Order: sequence, then structure tokens, then C-alpha cells
Amino acid sequence: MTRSPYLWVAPSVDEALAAGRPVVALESTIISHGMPHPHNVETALRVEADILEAGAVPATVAVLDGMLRIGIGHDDIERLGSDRTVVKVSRRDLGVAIAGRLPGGTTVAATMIGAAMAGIEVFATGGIGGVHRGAAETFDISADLQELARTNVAVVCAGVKSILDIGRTLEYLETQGVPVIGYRTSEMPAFYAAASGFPVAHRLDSAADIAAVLEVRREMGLVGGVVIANPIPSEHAMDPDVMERAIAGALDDAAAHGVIGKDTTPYLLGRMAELTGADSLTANIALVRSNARLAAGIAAAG
Ligand code: PSU
Ligand code: MN
Repeated sequence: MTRSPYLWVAPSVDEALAAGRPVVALESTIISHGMPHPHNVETALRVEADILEAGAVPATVAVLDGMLRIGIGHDDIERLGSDRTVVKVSRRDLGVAIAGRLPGGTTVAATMIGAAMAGIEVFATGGIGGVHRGAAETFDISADLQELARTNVAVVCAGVKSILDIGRTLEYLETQGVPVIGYRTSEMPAFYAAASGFPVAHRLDSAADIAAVLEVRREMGLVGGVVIANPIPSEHAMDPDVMERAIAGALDDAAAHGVIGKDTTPYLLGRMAELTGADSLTANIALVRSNARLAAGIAAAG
């Protein structure tokens, strides 16, 4: 298969794919816009190490030097985490960022595009984007959801943050034909909390069972991604009342500052981190690592 001249795949990733060994894609907006420095960089490196320890090859995706890069180096991760000029790159931004040689952290949507182009089927992150609260007025629905409808990558996440409208996010995914599989749960996890009260369509209890679903979908040529919703490990879950208060505060502040468009999610994440402090950061790191290990297990079972 000839690859796009704008796609660069690290040799470690290329070799693993060619040999049929497990590979897990990772996004980089979480590094550039999702967590404060230096925790963002430390976490990204820790998660790569977790994937290697679990027997898979990590492939962190980003836009650098006019290329969509699959499997960036440690220096690149440090740069994405510390350079404030790094842009957030979703599907719509890819062409502009690559042609303009802008450094970019890729969202779930843009990372799925890169993973699919390279031939990677499993991707781990913290939380996916979704339907924002108040979307009936603002139309603010993450491009991640449309990407899940059209691109064949399985995304392991801890559900969606309750800064979003979890019920409407699930309705949107249902309409788009995207299966949401709860890993050892029948409820959609809410990122910092293991449960949201919203049921998921499917529950599976092993990485092998999930890999079997991915194989059926691949063999049938079904178009689109899969959400694998993995609840935060219970010892790191946070008090829902504390989180609800912080979310209400963050949403009020966003409205007061007139934050719209692509700035909304990073703004809300930043305010949530300020309002909830170290506990939410610890929880965030724990759930990303847990998702990475599950993703490696699914990739290895595939
Ligand atoms: N949720 C998080 N952390 C994140 C993001 C979402 O808890 O870092 C990032 C992901 O990269 C996701 C993006 O793809 O935000 C969604 O942004 P938007 O809502 O603008 O599509
Ligand atoms: Mn948006």
C-alpha cells in the first residue's frame, strides 16, 4: 500500500505492523491542551512505557514539521507539552496545520485518521469529545463523534467527562451506528466517576471478547469505529458532588468569558483542573494508564 507523502510512520511502529505485532495509537491534544506541564509530558511517557510493558508498541500521533506523524519521539512529546504555540488539530485543521508546518496536538478525531492511515486498529485515550451541555443552542458537538461514525479504529476511553451531556452523546453515537462497549460495566463511565446512570448498549468482560468483535467488524467491512468504555479504577474515582460543583463553576466561567468553538473543551478542562486540584490530575493519569493497558490487551488479542 502506498502511503501519503504527508504521513510519517516511526520505524518501530512500521516494523510491528508489518510483523502483525500489537500497536496502540495515542493522541496528543491530551499532551498539548489536556493536562498541565510537566504532568502532561510525564504521563505521555509513562503511558508509552505501560504499553511496551504490556507487550504492544506505542504510537503517539501528532502534526510536526509538515507531516502527520505516527510514533513520535520523546523530544517531540516534550515539545508538544511545553510549547504554548502548539495548535489543537482536529479533522478540519489537518490540511492547514500540515501545509503551514504548524506543530499540532491531534484530537481523538485526528488521531483516528492517522491511526487508520497507518493501519493501527486500537487507540487509547482518557476521554473522547461529545455533545456539549447546551448543544441544542450552541450546536457544539465534538468532531470526534462523526469520526467514530466513519473511521475504523477502536477507541478505549473512560467514557466522557460530565462537562458534556452524556445522555445526548450516547444518543448521537447510537444514531451514527457506533457501538459503545462497556468493559466489565453496563453503564457509561463518566471519566472521574465509574458510572453515569446511562446504560451502554453492550457489555464485554475480556480483551479477547472485544478483539473478537473488532475482527467480525473488520471481516464484514463495517465502516466506523468502536467506543470501549473502561471505568476509572475504583481507588481513583472522585466524589461526584465535588465534580458536579467544579463542572458547574467551569461552565459558568466559560459562559462569562464568551469561550466558544475549539477553545471550549481545553478551557473547561483547565478550569476543572484548577477547581479540583491534584486529585483530579491523579485520577486522570490513573485512568489513562488503565485504558492504555486494556488497549494493549485488545491489540494483542486481535
Ligand atoms: N477530554 C478530556 N481530555 C482531553 C480531551 C477531551 O478529558 O484532552 C481532548 C481530546 O483530544 C478530544 C478533544 O478529542 O479534547 C475534543 O475536543 P472538541 O470537544 O473540541 O472536539
Ligand atoms: Mn466543539
